[in-house]
Amino acid sequence: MSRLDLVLLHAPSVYDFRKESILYGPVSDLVPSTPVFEMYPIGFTTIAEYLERHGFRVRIVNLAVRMLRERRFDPEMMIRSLNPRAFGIDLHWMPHAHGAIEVARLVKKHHPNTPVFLGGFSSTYYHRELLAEYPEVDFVVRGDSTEEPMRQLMTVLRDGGDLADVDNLTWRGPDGQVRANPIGFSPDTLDHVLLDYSYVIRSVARYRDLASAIPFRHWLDYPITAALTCRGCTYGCKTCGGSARAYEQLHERQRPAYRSPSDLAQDLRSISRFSKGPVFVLGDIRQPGMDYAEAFLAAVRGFPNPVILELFEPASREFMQLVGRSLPHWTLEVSLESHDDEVRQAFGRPYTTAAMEKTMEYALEAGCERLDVFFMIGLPKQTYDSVMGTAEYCRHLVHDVDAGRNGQPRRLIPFISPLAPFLDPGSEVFENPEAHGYRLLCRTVEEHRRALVQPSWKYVLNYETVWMNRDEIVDSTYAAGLALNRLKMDTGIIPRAVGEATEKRIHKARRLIAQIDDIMSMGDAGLRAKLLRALKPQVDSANISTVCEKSELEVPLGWAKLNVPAAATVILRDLRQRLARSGQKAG
Ligand code: B12
Ligand code: SF4
Repeated sequence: MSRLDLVLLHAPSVYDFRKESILYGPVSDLVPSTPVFEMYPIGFTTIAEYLERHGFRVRIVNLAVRMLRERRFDPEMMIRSLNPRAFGIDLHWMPHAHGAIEVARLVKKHHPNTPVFLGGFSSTYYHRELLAEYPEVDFVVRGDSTEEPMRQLMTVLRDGGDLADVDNLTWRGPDGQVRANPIGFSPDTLDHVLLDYSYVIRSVARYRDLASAIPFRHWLDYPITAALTCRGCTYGCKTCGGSARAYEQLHERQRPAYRSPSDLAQDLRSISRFSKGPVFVLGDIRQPGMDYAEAFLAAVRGFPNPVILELFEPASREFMQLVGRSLPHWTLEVSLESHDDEVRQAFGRPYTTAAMEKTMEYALEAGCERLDVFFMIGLPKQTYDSVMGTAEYCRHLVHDVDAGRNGQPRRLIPFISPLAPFLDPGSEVFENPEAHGYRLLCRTVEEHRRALVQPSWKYVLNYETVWMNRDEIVDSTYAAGLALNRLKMDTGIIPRAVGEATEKRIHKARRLIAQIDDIMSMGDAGLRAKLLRALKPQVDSANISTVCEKSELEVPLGWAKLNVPAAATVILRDLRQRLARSGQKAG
C-alpha cells in the first residue's frame, strides 16, 4: 500500500479521562457523545473525501472512541505506528482543548519531523495563540471550509511551494514569527463537498479498521447520521459561537453557504443506501427561504428513513402540513430555551412561547412522530426560580399541548440541560461578558485546558451570571432534571424503571458534587488528589446520562439498522477502482 498522506486524529476531551477522576455532569446529555465528546467533526469526512478525490490518501482515526470502547487500547502506540506525511487534529469544539493539545504533543514526541495541523472553530479563534504558545502545533488551517486550503497545503508539503500562497493558513515563518495568510477560500455554496459518508465506508474496508472510523460510542447500535444544509447561520443567539456575527468574525463569512436542495436530498438518499438509521437534517430548512424548503421537501418526498428536522423559529400550519405530506417518518426539534419570553429574548431568540406552542400543535396535528423540545440553563436574566418555572411549564406542554391525542402515545418530549461546559469563544457574550451580565472565568486556550481537568463540572464551567453563580447553575440543573424525569415517568414517556435509575443517578451526582466541594476546600494538595482518586469508581458510574437517559433522544429503530450488502457494494466499487488504477500504473 502506498504511503498515507494525512491522518486525521480525533482526541477525547480530556486525554487522560481513563485515569482522571472528573464528574463531568450533564454536559453531553443531549448529544450522541459521552462526556468524552468522542464524535469527530463532520468535516473530517469532507476533507478526507476531497483530498482523496485530488490524489491524496487520507485516514481518519477516532482515538477517543477507541479509548472508550477498548480498555486496552493504547493511543500512544497507535500514534507511533502511523507514518503519514502529516497529521491533522481537530480543535473544533473547545471541550477538546485538553485532548487535542496532548495528542499533538504525542505526535511530535514520536514523529518530530512530521507536520501537525489543527483546524476547526476553536483553532480558528485561537490560531495565533496556538502557534505562539504550543510548539507541537505547526499549522492552523482556518475557516469553516478547509477542503481546498488543505489540498493546497498538502500539495506544498508533497511537491514543494510557498506556504504564503496557501489560503486560510496560519504558520510560523523561518524567523519564528506567526503569519496568518488571508481567508482566501470561503465558498458561497457547498457544491464542492460530498456529504454522503461513502468515504467512511470505503476507508473501513481499506484499512480494515471499523473501530477507528466510528463517529461515537454506540453508533453501530444507533447509526444516526447528519446531513448539512449550510455552513453559517443567519441568527444571533448571544452565547453561540456559530451565530452570524461569530461566522463573520472568525471565518469572514458574510452569509451562509447552502447545500443545494437537490444535493441535500441526494445526500439523504445516498445515506439510506447503507443505513436505515435516522438522518438529522442540520439547520432549519426554511433558513434560505421557503422556496428552498419546498424544493427540498419535494425532492425528498417519500424518503423511508426517519428524518429529524429542526426549527429556528415558529412555523405555519401550512408548512407543517407540507412536511407531514412529504416525509413518512419525521421528528421535529424546537428550542424554546426558557418558558419566559424575557429570558429567551435576552438570549437572542425573538419569538414568543405562545407562537412556538402553536407551531408544536401544528406539528403534532401534521403527524410528527416525535417532538423534542429543548430548554437551557445559564441564560441571560435566568434565575434559579425561572429554571424551576420552566420545569413546571413542561407539565403544561406534556399535559395540554400533547394530550396523547386519540389514545396515541405521547410524542412531545421536553429536555433541559445546562449551557456547559463552556460559553463559546467568538459568541457575543464571550466577547463582551459584562455587558450581558456574565462573568467569564477562562479566556485563553491554556485556561480552558486547565479547567477541563478540574474534578467536577462546577469547576470546569467557564462562566457564571449575575443571576446565577456556578453553584446555582449546578443546583438548578439537578433540581430541574429531577422534576422533568418525574414528569416523564408519571406520564409514561419513559418506563418507570428507567426514570428510577435516572433519579438515583441524579441524587448520586448531587452527593458527589458536595463531596468534591468538601475535598476542594482542603488545604493539602496531596491529600486532595488522593481523596479525589479514591472517588473515581463512583464518579465514573455517575458520569453517563445524568439528567436523562441518552436513549430518550433516540427514535425507535428495527433490528436491521445498517444495510451491509449496500455498504459492501461501495467497498467493492472502491476496490475495483483501485485495482484498475494500479493496473494502469503497472502498465
Ligand atoms: C452541527 C453541529 C453539531 C453536531 C455535530 C455534527 C458533527 N459531527 O460535526 C452535534 C449536534 C452533534 C453537535 C454537538 C456539539 N456541539 Co455543535 N454545532 C453544530 C453547528 C450547528 C453546525 C456546525 C457546522 O456547520 N459544521 C460544518 C462545518 C462548519 O464544520 P465541519 O464541516 O465539521 O468542519 C469544517 C471546519 O470546521 C474545519 N475543520 C473542522 N475540524 C477540522 C480539523 C482539521 C485538522 C482541519 C484542518 C479543519 C477542520 O474544516 C472542516 C471542513 O471544511 C454549530 C453552530 C453553527 N451554526 O456553526 C455548533 C457548534 C459547532 N457546536 C458547538 C458545541 C459547543 C457543541 C458541543 C460541545 C455541545 C455540547 N456541550 O454537547 C457538542 C460536541 C459534540 C462532540 N464532539 O461530541 C459550538 C462550538 C463552539 C466552540 N468553539 O467550542 C458551536 C459553534 C455552536 C453551539 N454552541 O452549538 N454540534
Ligand atoms: S444557536 Fe442560534 S445562532 Fe447558533 S446555530 Fe443555532 S440558531 Fe444559529
